[in-house]
Amino acid sequence: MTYFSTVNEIKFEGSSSKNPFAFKFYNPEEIIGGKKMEDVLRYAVSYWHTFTMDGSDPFGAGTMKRNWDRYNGIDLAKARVDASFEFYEKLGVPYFCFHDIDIAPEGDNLRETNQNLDVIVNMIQDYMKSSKVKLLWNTANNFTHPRFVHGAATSSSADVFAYSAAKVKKGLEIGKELGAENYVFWGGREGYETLLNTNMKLELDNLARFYKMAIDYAEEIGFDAQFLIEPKPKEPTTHQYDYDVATSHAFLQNYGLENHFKFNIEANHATLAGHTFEHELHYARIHNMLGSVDANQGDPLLGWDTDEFPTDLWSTTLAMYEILKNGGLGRGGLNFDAKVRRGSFEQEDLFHAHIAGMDAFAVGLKVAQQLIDDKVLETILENRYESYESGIGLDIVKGASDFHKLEKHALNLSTIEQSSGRLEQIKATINQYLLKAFTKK
Ligand code: XUL
Ligand code: CO
Repeated sequence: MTYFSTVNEIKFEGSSSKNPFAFKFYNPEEIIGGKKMEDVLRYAVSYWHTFTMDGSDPFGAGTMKRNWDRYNGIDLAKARVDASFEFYEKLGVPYFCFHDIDIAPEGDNLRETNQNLDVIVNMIQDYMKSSKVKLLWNTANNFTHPRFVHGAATSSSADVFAYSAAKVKKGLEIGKELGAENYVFWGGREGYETLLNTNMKLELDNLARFYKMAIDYAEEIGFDAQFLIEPKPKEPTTHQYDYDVATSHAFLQNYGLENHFKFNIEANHATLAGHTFEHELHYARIHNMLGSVDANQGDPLLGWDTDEFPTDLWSTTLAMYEILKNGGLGRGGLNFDAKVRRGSFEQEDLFHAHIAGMDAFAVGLKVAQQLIDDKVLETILENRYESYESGIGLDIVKGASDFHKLEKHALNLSTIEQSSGRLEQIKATINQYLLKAFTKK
């Protein structure tokens, strides 16, 4: 059975191609900075947005036309697996990601749910035997079902805490079976609406206890995936505990968990937190905590998580700059946690959307590598912080200074030299690199 019969394998045709089913910039084999593009970008398809969700929103029903929707229950889940592998192969992506309930329907109880999962996981495993496609990460959806109304590991109910743990336990087992590179924790409803009914201290302690038990269980079964926390500041709860990278890093440090995790950074979550995407990547990178990326973009005119496919080349360039400075993403990748708009309801739109995202990050990679090769931003930083290279500045950096010394230095200053930050010139230079990358000399 073929689900995408009108689409063939997507190939690279170059920037002048008019074929909507071709890459214009993503050339998997092309060497950038000594590495194949495909090895740096490590793209992944999100199962939920691509094969499970139907385009419904709070004001309207689903709009997506999917030819696997003629099935129901476990048959629908199986049809989605068939469609998904056809999609990965035709698109040429190396990875996919899923939540437990994306791939298999929930049963009437946990036992039944786990049995459904086993059927589908076996089917995925069979596909993976003959396919090069791998699992970037899996995760537990501990937020959709009404039992998670007050959260999961931070629920006021100990039964819900236990249920959530059982789901993550199963997720770790599945991750091991399918050879997942990472395991993700996004704190779906781990947060609160009001302090009037919330014991924040107990909830935070419980979250740390939960993580500790997950670490122990992964170790027990020999599942060596990288654990990732995905910060998000709000939505669905008002105050999400994993607000942003800095907050989540402090949480991990408070509980002595920081060596067991890295971060999965999502562009739209960064902007919801009032940061740029590159801020979150940078903060994680300088603390050696950058693990993986949920590649999407938000709508600057809307205040929620719109999960659009990334097309903003400025943003992909600055993101790829951080990723390259990080030495790549290691076991992580670029997962398109992005959905086609409700109006883009045809199956072919799934290809157009992924091609757009893959091309946008390929451009970002090329431009970022050129910026690095020419030491554009490095030179700017070197010059700007030059005063810490010698004299009193070097003393400060080396820890060879104190308030007495600094006061003496300040009292002897007759003038303070400052230089311009040159922001407009720097932005113009980046524009120049963006345009230059694809202009034939
Ligand atoms: C929600 C979100 C999730 C996580 C995985 O905003 O990004 O899909 O990526 O649970
Ligand atoms: Co995400």
